[in-house]
Amino acid sequence: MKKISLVFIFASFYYFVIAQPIITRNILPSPYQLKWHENNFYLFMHFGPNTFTNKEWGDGKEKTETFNPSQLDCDQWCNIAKQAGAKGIIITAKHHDGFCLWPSKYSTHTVREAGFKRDVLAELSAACKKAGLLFGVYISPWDLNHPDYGTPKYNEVFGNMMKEIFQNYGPIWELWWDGANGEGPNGKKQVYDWKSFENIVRTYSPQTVIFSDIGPDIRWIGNENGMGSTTNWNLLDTAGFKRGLGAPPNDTLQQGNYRGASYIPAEADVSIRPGWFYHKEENAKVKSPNELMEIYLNTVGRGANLLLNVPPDTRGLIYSNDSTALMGFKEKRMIFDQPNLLQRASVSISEPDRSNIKKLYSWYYILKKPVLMKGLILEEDLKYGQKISSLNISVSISGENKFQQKITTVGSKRIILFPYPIEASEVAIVVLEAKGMPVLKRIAAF
Ligand code: FUL
Repeated sequence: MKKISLVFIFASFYYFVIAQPIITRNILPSPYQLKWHENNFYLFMHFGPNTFTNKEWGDGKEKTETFNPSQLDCDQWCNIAKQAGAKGIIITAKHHDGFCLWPSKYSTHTVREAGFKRDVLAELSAACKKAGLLFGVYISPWDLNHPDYGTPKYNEVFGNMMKEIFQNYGPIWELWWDGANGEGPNGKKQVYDWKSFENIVRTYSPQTVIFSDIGPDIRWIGNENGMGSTTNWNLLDTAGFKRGLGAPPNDTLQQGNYRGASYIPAEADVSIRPGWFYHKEENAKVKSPNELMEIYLNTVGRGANLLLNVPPDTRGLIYSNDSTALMGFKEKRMIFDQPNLLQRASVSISEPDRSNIKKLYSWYYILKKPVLMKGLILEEDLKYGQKISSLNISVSISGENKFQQKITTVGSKRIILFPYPIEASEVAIVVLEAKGMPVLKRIAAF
């Protein structure tokens, strides 16, 4: 008996203390992550030798002269981004071929050797500043050109490249680390010193948020189709996982972890075209405003950020089909910018109290006159952490229910599009389950 209970005590100790570290605290975002949530739609630009060789992945052996845009104009990119309502631009400063869009001292495969006497990174950084856009960089750790790749020396090279960028082209808003890690020019795979890379970012550019499969600040959403999950927690458990092949399963990346140990919200990267780089033959395959809107609802509308790739062409300009689609997309999103239809409604808020602790948190809006509603936008105030795990929405006219939907998470933004416009005079939002007191900073109808 004694033996059995000892075994039981040990087993419970192992289960609760060793195997399953239970996180009871709700992890909060950093001030930089909070700001990042607000800037939830921005552009990705894949630009480099692949643009000219018509490839998706260069091999690092391409002649530097192939990179030769005839009319490069970063102001054009920024004007289009601005008009499209994007908050910033993240550029492939270095893709897997190792070509640097800036004249790095630590490489011989750069714009300098290309004879293209311009520094693309400097021009884009300045254009973003001028346009009031955030500026971010994709720096591929994988490098198919660098002779030191596959040796510990390359970790220094990569660190020095980051320092160069932070010191000369900042402020860098977001840093994008791709998980791909193949063989370099010498056939060796690199063992990356991620910890030292991270230290460099924190030292030289503390305001930068770092993206990768597992953060530390922002996680990959687990697919490249612009598909967020209806349950999307901003927390993630990263213990035991790595970037690239050792990343958590894609559905975990999509949904996050309810009681995750770190605050690492999801970002969805997706291209406006089938490929990441510009290819002439894809000019007719640019996504339509309707398709982009669908992506927006499935990402931003589900609490993730949207990083939409719009690759410049061989002239160094955004092709007209892409910019037309972006403008159409912007027009569609204007539906969300209209005045809140619930603005004039009377609202009664209820919450549990001592006399009735079972009472739920709820918001009940009554309008004097019915209005036609197409949907709702809910936003949690994430500075208190993400809390809601189950919520019911009901929309009625004079007490008669017209629409009801139970959802799970809300997070930074949840957009509920009704199946058809509904004539309504009442909206009830009831939180069925939450980690503590839910704080909604926005409840709006459009
Ligand atoms: C991937 C890369 O291999 C693609 O070329 C592209 O840059 C995409 C955004 O990330 O892992």
